[in-house]
Amino acid sequence: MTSVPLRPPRWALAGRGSVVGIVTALVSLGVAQLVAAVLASPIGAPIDAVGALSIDHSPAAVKNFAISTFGSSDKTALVWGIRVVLLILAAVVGVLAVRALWRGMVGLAVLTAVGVYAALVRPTSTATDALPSLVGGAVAAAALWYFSGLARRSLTGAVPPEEDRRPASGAPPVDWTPAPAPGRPPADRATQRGPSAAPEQPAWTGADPGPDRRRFLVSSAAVAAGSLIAYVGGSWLASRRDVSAAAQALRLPRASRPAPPLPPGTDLKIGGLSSFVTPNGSFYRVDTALVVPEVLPSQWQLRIHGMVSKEIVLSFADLLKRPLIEDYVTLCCVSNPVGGPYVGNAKWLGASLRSLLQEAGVKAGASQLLCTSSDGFTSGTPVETAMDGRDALLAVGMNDTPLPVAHGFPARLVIPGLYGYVSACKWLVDIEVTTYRAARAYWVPRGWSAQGPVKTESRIDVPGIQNSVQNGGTVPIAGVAWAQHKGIDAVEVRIGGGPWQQARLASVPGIDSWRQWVYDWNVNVAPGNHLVEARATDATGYTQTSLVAPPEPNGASGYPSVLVNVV
Ligand SMILES: Nc1nc2c(c(=O)[nH]1)N[C@H]1C(S)=C(S)[C@@H](COP(=O)(O)O)O[C@H]1N2
Ligand SMILES: [Mo]
Repeated sequence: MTSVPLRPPRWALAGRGSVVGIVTALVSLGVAQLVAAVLASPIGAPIDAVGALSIDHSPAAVKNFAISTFGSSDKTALVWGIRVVLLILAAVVGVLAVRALWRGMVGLAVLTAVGVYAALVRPTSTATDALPSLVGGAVAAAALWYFSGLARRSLTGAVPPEEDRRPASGAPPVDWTPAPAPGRPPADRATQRGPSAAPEQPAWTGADPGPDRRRFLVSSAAVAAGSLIAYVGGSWLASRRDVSAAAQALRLPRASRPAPPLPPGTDLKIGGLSSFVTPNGSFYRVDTALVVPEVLPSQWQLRIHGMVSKEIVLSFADLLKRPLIEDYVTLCCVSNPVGGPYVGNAKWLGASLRSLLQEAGVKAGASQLLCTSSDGFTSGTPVETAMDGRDALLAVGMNDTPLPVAHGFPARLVIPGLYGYVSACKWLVDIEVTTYRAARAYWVPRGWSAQGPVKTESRIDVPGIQNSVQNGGTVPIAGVAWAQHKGIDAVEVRIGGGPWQQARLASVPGIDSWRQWVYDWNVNVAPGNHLVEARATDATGYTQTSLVAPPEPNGASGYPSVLVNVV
């Protein structure tokens, strides 16, 4: 060997190495996203697969924290978290690669393997779902090789070929490592054995080693920018090819049993009060799906099997041929805290689940319908509730449109009186008639009750927490109350712990939806904060409990309240 390489300090290596790693990661993600888009992979790009995997394996407490902290943005937060962690790991891989290419390659292989694993363990995975990670990994290897070499040359102007840095025989290969900082012992004694550790080391001057430095900076910036474009483009391609087009094109048949027209006075039309029908665009969304499942009606199939006398397989066309029922049903989430937003009311259109189950012939002893979504999520519905004659719907329509993709297109369940996690499986593809003993649905091993009847609840919408009210005037205290499939018979309001006062109830089309209420408060109190509370009584005579319970394991309870500032 003739040229003795200069030895840059650690910080310079770490800097270049991080850039190498991050550029490598961007190239790999961009390419993987494009491959995923071209394959129309339902699993999505590697980050989506890793996200889905981490959702399924994170403890229930973490998920609850994410839902309560980030609300509907919990998935965006997760994806950004994964991106940040990945870039940090990639920077480490880059630093390793600049020091010794093979170490970087090992790191890269580990990251690629994680992506492949995550893509292959989804319930609906096929072998091709590994392709985005594999192709991304292969391109990353090339990028890592190229950029780490360039980074080395850009720091030193020259670097000995790999063979020159290996000892003659037997001994392990010697890394190309930075020189120890002045006055500090070498970090790694192995470096002292190789030819590159020649005693007369010229000091690293930090001088521009020439065109290599510029080439490194320019090409890494260009490749990073190109990769970002590929990434964004790939995401766009994937969404364009999205089923929302199919949803828009779909014309639903008319209901054979339409909902009666809304009686006058269902909507009290008070500013700030939730409208009786929640528009699709503002209907809450809760699910474990990172990438919204894209199920084309033409590919959709529902299989009903298990403890039945006759297995049924239903196509979407078969489903639309069945008599369709329309009903206003309020759906609420077991995770909703008292006063919380995870509740909404819609006019659903769907086939009777009961009549389908009757055709299949549910066998004696069956207690649970294990309902599975195309993404593997499961909910466990009591057979008894599904069969008792209420409008348990295999729904295809929501507020006069096909189901929005995020709300389960093309078909989901809606059953009045049960929390969503045990009744409202979206993107439904399979119903296994079984028992609660034999199978546990998604949320049950995660600490939630196997059965989840809705608790009679109310919510105060106005005055909002920010509002203050004038003394002497009359202000509406208004909200909604729900006890699905029982009906709301009364709502009472009390102020400052005083006597309970009857609120006026809005009209309702049936007992499956929430009910608006209002109490006209003649404000005549001392200025300052006053606690306003409400409680609902359902048609069975039961008044919602004052007992405060958290959402877990079977739904929050307690009186909703707001602190009203009287001025
Ligand atoms: N496939 C699938 N269906 C699902 C869920 C899910 O995570 N995946 N979550 C359930 C829960 S917890 C609720 S509260 C409702 C919410 O329905 P929405 O998002 O249409 O409001 O969907 C239910 N159906
Ligand atoms: Mo839920």
